[in-house]
Amino acid sequence: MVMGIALCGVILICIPAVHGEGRVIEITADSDSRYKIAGMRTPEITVKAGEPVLLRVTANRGKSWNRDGSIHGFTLLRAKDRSRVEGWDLLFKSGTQEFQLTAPSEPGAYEVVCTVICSEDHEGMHMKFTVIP
Ligand SMILES: [Cu+2]
Repeated sequence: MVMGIALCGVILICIPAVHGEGRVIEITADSDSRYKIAGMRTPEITVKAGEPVLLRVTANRGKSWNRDGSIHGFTLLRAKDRSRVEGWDLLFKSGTQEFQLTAPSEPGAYEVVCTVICSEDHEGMHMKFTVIP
């Protein structure tokens, strides 16, 4: 009996690793041109260097959007020089979508910025992103 429980524990832990899904981060890219994370007054993402991340995004359309139907963007910049991080330049359509990503390998301060002119408040659509060792 005890052994059976222990086995279950191992299996549960192994499933995400097998699928490479990693930690799930849920954000809302909202109609008021703000990123939101449940339970956080100021949204902020912290990940471990190189860890797999499944980003689940729910996007709600603001006052304006791109011709291709993208309503918000999400680009990761290095805070020190505002350079873009490869693989982290995303565009969102209305609704919920998922992105399988890998956290940057370099620990440090980053920033997420929106790349779609989603309203007159678009410039305020950003959030802190930290990579820990
Ligand atoms: Cu925006």
